[in-house]
Order: sequence, then C-alpha cells, then structure tokens
Amino acid sequence: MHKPTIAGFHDARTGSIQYVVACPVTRKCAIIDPVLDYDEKSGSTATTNADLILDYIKTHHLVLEWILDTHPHADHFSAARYLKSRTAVLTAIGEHVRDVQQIWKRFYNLPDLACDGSQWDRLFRDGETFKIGELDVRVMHSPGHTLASITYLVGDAAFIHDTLFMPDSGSARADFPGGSASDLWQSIQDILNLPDDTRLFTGHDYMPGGRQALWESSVAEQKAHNPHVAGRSREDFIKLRENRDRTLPMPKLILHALQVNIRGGELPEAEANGQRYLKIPLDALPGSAWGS
Ligand SMILES: N[C@@H](CCC(=O)N[C@@H](CS)C(=O)NCC(=O)O)C(=O)O
Ligand SMILES: [Fe+2]
Repeated sequence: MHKPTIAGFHDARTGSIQYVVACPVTRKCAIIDPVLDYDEKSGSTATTNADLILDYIKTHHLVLEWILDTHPHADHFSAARYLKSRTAVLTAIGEHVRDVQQIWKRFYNLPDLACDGSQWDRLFRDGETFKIGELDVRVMHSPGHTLASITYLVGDAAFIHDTLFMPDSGSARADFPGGSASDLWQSIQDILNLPDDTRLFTGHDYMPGGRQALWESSVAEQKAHNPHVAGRSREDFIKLRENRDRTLPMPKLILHALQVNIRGGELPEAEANGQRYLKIPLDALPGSAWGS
C-alpha cells in the first residue's frame, strides 16, 4: 500500500483546512475542501486560497484528478466550481447532498434549484471506492455534522472533516438543519474503528489558546486525548454535544455559504444589471444563540 503525500492549507479567516492528497508514484492528486475567499463586509470574493493550491500543484509537478468536498460547508464558500473552471477536473461530494439541497431549497425558496446533485460530476455512496493515481480511496458516509458528510479514506489517511477536530478541540457541532448528535457519535465510532495508526486530517482548526494551526492526529491520539470521546459513553457524548450546541451562535457565513454550496460552489447568477446578489432568509433559524 502506498502512503499518500499530503499538504494542508489552513485558511485563517475561516479556520478551514484544505488539502492536496497525492499519489507518490504517479503524482496524480486530489484537492479536498477548497475555500473560495469571501469578505462579508464588502461582499468581495477572491480566489487567493484556490490559486495558492493550484500553484502548489504546479510547483510540485502534480497532476490534478479530482476536486472533492466532504460536505456542503456552512462557514465558507466551496471553490470547487472555480477550480473546475480552471482545470476541467471532475468534482464530487456525497450522494446525500441531494437531501441537503432539499432542506435548503425550502429555506431559501429556490423553486428552480435542481435537487438531484447534478451540480457535481460524481456523487459518492457509502463504501464506494475510486483511485487517485495508484492510491485506493474508500468513501465512508459520516453523517451528524451534516446529513451528507463523507470521509475519504486514502491509504493510511482519513479526511475526517467536521467529525473530530484536533484532540484538544473536541468534535464538530451537530445542530445545523439535518444535523444529529447521535449520528455524529456513530460516525466518530466508525473513524475510531480504523487502525490506531491511521492518520486523521481534520476540516477545521480554530487554534485554541492562540496555539499554531494543527490538523493531523491519529486514531490512537484521538482515543487517548480527545475529551469528547476518551472515556465517554454515547449518552454522555450526545448530552455534551447538544448542550454545547445550544450555546453556539450560527457560523457567521452559514446563510451566505449554503446557497452557494448547494450549487456546488457556483455563485448566484447575475441579475439584469450584471450584479450578483445573495439571498438571506430572515427568522429562518429560530432559537439560535445570538452572535456578538
Ligand atoms: N466562529 C466560526 C464558527 C464556525 C462553526 O460553527 N464551525 C463548525 C464547523 S463548520 C463547528 O463545528 N464548530 C465547532 C465549534 O465552534 O465549537 C464562524 O462563525 O465561522
Ligand atoms: Fe462544516
């Protein structure tokens, strides 16, 4: 079994980690969870993160094969569509994105939104396999944070996105529409049932206590040191997760981001004046903690 070569790119604005995972033999690679930059204060978008990743691929003489997302993100825009326009490479996400599209179609009142996942080239099922060069990739359905979340298991590395964060940072929230703390518990157990030395690459790091950004751990480290799982029962976890989620304000960009991400990262069409607009539903998420 070949070990993939992995580079992580931390986006400090959103605490997201974007990855390039490459086959060391063929130099073929995939991008996972690329961020399209967005400043909500000015409404500006930019492709700084995505271009940095394309530069990395070029400099390291890699050949891009896939643009992958782990889930429809609630805190940033996906750069999948932009990267496809630059590279013509296939995009993919989990098949349950169709259920997430249905949920948010109602929130945003988007009667014309196709909820069949046709915005991506491939929709992965649980257990489906594919290749990055000579690397075998297995898809694990990992719902809880969102209905559609998937983990990509690439050789000895698992891209676990918003299930577990670094061991000092616990787990992802499970309170978005379609989220479930009990599903998240099961998804985390599936990850912890991988071999102890499996390298785990998380989707976010919020640098607690001002430490540097980190994104790689292992199954053994998570089992020993993550307080959301070490010595915790299922019931304990669900209680902890649901109590904590009640205190968390919605991500700053959730309403901005999901209307873009359920379209595979495509920005809204320009209106007759040539201007694109986002649509923000009011009072659609009652009971959410208010942000400061
Ligand atoms: N402050 C961040 C929070 C983003 C957020 O809620 N992130 C999700 C992942 S998409 C999460 O699980 N956060 C866990 C936590 O904040 O404890 C923002 O506004 O963007
Ligand atoms: Fe997320």
